This record gives sequence, C-alpha cells and structure tokens, in this order.
Amino acid sequence: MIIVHHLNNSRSQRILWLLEELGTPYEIKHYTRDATTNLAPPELKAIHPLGKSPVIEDAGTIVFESGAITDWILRHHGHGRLIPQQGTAAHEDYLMWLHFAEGSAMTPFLLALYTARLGEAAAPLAPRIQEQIGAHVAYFSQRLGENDWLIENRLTGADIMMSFIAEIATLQGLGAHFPNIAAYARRVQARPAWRTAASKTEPYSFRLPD
Ligand SMILES: N[C@@H](CCC(=O)N[C@@H](CS)C(=O)NCC(=O)O)C(=O)O
Repeated sequence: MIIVHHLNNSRSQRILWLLEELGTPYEIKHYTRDATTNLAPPELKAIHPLGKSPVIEDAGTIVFESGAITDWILRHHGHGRLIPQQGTAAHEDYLMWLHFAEGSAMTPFLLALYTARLGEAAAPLAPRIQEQIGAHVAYFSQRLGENDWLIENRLTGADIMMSFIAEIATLQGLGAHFPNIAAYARRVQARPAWRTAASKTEPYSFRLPD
C-alpha cells in the first residue's frame, strides 16, 4: 500500500486529495510542524534527506516532489484516469501545467513568505515580488477562463498541482481580481474526495471559509 509522509498544513494535502479521487488505498504517516519555527520535524529526514513533504513510498520506492508524485500515482495507479493520453497535445499541456505549479508559480509566493521576515528591509523587493505573484496568477486565470478545469475542461493531475496555487491566491485576497481562480479553489474544496482527505488531516489552514 502507498504510504504518504504527510506534514500538516502543507502541499502534501493535494496528494491525499488525488489518492481519494482515484480510490487508491493509502496510509498516512503524520508529521507536525514545529510550533515555533513552522518547520518539519527531523524524523522526515529519515525518509528523504531534505526532510520535506510530500514524500511517498510505493512498493519500496521513495518518490519525492509533488509534481513527480502526482504523475507517478497517475501512471502507476490511475488506470488512465485524470491524465490525458500520451502523445496528445492535451498530454503536453498537462505536463506544462503540472510543472508550472512548483517550477514557477510557487516561487513568488515563497519569496513573499520569506522576505516578510525581513520587515522594512524587504521593502525594495516587495513591488517586484507582488508584480510576479500577480503575473503568475493572471496567467493561470487567463488560461482557465470560464472552464471548470485546466486541461480539456476535465479534472487532471494538473489541477491537483495547481489547486494549492488557487488556495493561497484566494486566501491572500487575489480572488477579488481573479474571481475564476477563487471559484476554482472553491470547486476543488467542494469535491467529496477533497473533503474526505481534509477530514483525515483536519485542521487544514488553507481551507477556505464556507
Ligand atoms: N517543491 C516541493 C516542496 C516541498 C516543500 O517545501 N514542502 C514544505 C511544506 S509545503 C515542507 O515540507 N516544509 C517543511 C520544512 O521545510 O521544514 C514539492 O512540491 O514537493
């Protein structure tokens, strides 16, 4: 059975959601952030040297990096679900959006998180960081348009990955400028599979208020 090494209030939540969507059996090993530093506990380093979550174990293989984990789970357990057929333009699109989430869209959000610790010293960086958050979310919003989901307007692994961007963008108030992203985040969190995953890990600090 798949083991998910899950850190509370983390990007690992979307992996649990994916497994619930597929109905794939899995076990959660829970790790709790340090109350002062908010970092993962050292035990996670015994699973993978970086000590970050998500990490999964599947039949003896350790898989890290949530985009790779999403793709792994879909290829090995999806039976063709939530992934466009290989060789199609939709599959290429799926790969681009799968990687865009962590490869690009997260970066300005993380920069904002870290530079916030600098107080006034962060002021020269703030305009560029905010402009980049806006640019990435605007691109996401433009691509989504009036659709429910990113690729072929059906749920895929690309949405599993982009769901976290939609959640943080909405919680940071960007939904006012990009209402389709706020609606997308709510669409994600209204899914029965998402709610089942959330019920196993509550509270989740990126849950949108009802
Ligand atoms: N790009 C990685 C990011 C992994 C990551 O940084 N996870 C955070 C939680 S969202 C973490 O484990 N932080 C704890 C720490 O750095 O101590 C992925 O998507 O898997």
